[in-house]
Formats: sequence, structure tokens, C-alpha cells
Amino acid sequence: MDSSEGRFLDRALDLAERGRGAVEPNPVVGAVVARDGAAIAEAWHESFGGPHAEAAALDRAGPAARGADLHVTLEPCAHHGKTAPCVEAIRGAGIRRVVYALDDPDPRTRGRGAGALRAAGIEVSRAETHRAEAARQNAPFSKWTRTGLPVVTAKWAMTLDGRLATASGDSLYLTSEGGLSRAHLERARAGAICVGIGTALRDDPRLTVRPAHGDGGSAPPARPPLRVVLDSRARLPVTTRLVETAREAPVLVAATSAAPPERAEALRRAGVEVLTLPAGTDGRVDLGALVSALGARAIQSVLFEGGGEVLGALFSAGLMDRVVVLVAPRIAGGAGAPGAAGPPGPPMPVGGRGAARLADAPRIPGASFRVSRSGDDATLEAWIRDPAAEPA
Ligand code: AOF
Ligand code: ZN
Repeated sequence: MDSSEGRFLDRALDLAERGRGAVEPNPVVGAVVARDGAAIAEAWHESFGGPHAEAAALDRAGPAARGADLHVTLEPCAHHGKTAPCVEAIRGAGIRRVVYALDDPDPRTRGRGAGALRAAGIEVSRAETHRAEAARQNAPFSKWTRTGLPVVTAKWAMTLDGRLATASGDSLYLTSEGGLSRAHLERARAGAICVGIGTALRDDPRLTVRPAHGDGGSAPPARPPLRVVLDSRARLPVTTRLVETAREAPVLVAATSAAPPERAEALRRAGVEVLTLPAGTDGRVDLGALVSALGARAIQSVLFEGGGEVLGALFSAGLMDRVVVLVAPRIAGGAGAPGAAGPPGPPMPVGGRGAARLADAPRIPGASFRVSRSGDDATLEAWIRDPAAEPA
């Protein structure tokens, strides 16, 4: 692969991202048509049921596509779905060579697109250089397609010394504007955002996606993420900001049979959906059951924002796929500060029993661990189960 092919695939990955929030449960896909190192046309999959990225890019290129190369983030489809097969559009347009990054994860269609293109005499190549990024980008689509389950991300913000707040509990606006934008980008990418009742009562969060400004800013998604509160006894007051906005963006209270019917009824009257799920041995909502229930609603990615008990339970249950940590350049200090070692003290980012030995604390390989800047803050992104590590 020459360097211009790499550039066009980078661009296609960026373009694909623009469909996030509007195409699910379909994949995000980007495409660039180019000739002699110059782009002719580009497109992305913009909406569920709408034209596929390749077909849209070829359409824009028109007759200029004859003899040109197509760069696409996902193997072109060969099936008749909501649209005609992309391989037919590619053949019809007279494309010379197709470079794609990721095999279609759908076992029913995987390999068929590349095969059909080769059979039509078109040169086809899978770009190994971009496979890992493409696999991470479409991890929600791939995991859900294969298992019916969403990708689970845990997110928290902390100081340089690992504190969630100061000793007096001051935690609001821990991060800079840049960190806040990054946090909202994660929300915009999620199909559901989940917190525990403790966090809901303490912080009274809205859990909405606020359009952010500047770098890393996120456009509000076409469909607002489902806001979920883990609340076995349905204690969420109807006067919280979550419930007050329930008719603008959906709210789901995940309860158990321990919830008094009149509490559930009050929430329902306020526009909240109350879902009764099985309880774990501790009486709390079984998180595995919640994640499965979200997958059954075609939600492909869930963002857990805390608190520590919820993240601890997620970790103990082996449900975390990915972690996003914002690190603010501050030191809070203090033996009693949340996150500090030893009791008593408010929760750590990830509570629960934790790993007994270092060997039980999964070590994340370098390729699955990324460090970047978000304004004044650092963002650490780690794949605990890296989709890029799955067999090609
Ligand atoms: C997309 N957008 O740009 C590409 C896709 O339901 P359909 O007919 O839209 O087909 C969805 C399947 O098409 C999807 O699961 C994937 O296998 C393939 N490629 N899908 O939504 C696109 N290129
Ligand atoms: Zn297609």
C-alpha cells in the first residue's frame, strides 16, 4: 500500500465517525474515491436505511470513478438489503481497485463482498495498517452483530493523585473545558448512559449530550442516548433533573421486584420507563441482565459513568470492554479524600472487592492503551477486551 492509500483510509475513518448516532444499528462507514493520489469524491453512511458510504461516494464521483480506486473502512456489501449491493455499484462505476480496512463482521456476509469484487476482475486489498482502528471504530456494531450485546465503557474523571474529589467532597468541574468536551463526546457516541442511584441522588445529573465547542466537540446525536439509573428500589425522586426532562430524552429506571409499586407508578406517570430486572445476590440490579436487556433493544454501546460501586460491580462481573479516564492536572491530596487508600472514605473510581492479586488485575497491552490530550486534561483510553485483538 502506498502512502496516499493510507491517507485516504485515515480520511475515510474520520468521515465514518460523522454517522455516529444516526446510523445505528448499522455500522459507521466512510469512503474516498481517488486517482493518482488525489481525492475525487468522498462520502459516509449518513443515516440508518440511507445509501451506503461506497455507493454515495461513487454517485458523487460520477464518470470520474472509471479507472479510479475506492478506499472504504468496511468490506463492501454483496447483499440486497435496504439498498442494492455496493459491489454492483463498484463494478458498474468501473473502479479499478478497492482497499478496505475491516472484513464485514456479519458472519452471513463476511468475505462475500471481497469475493464478488475479485470475481468481477477488480483488484481488492485489505489494509492491515488500518484494520485495528477500523475494528475499534465499529466495535459496537461488530460485538452486537456477533453476540447481541453492547460494548460497555466505564468513564470517570480524577485528579493526578487518583482522587474523585477533594476531602470535603468538592468534585464539580474537576476537569477543564477540554475534558468536559471529551466526556460529552463519549456520551454522544453511546446508545445508553448509565449511573447508579447514589450518583443520581448526589449529583442530580442530566446525562444529556451538550454540544461542545472547539476541538473534540461533539454534535448532538440524531437520537439522544437512553439515560439509565440503576435503582433497585425505584427511589429516584420525580423532582430530579433526570425525571424532569424525561419527556425530552428518554429515562429508564432499572429496578428489581423490591421496588414498591407506588414508586414505580409515580415514575411512570412522570414519563420514566421502569424496567424490572433480576437482582444479584446483593439485592442490586444484575448488571449482566441490564446489559443484555439494552442489547435486546438494539443498543450497541453503553457508557457507565459511575459511581464507584457500579463500576466495581461491572469490573467484578467481567462486563467492562473499555475504560475512558480523564485526568485533571491537579493534586487533591488528603487521607480522607475520595479515592484515598484505606477506610473510611468515599468511593474509589472502581469500588467493589477488586482484584486480589496483581495477576488478577488485567494488564492492558500497549496497542490497546491510548493517551491523548483533551484541553488541559489527559485522556486515557484502554480496551480491556480489544476488538482489534480478535482474529481477523
Ligand atoms: C451500512 N452502511 O455504508 C455500509 C454497510 O440494512 P442495509 O441494507 O443498509 O445493509 C446493512 C449492512 O450493509 C451492514 O450490516 C453491513 O454488513 C453492510 N455495509 N452498511 O449501513 C454502509 N457499507
Ligand atoms: Zn453496501
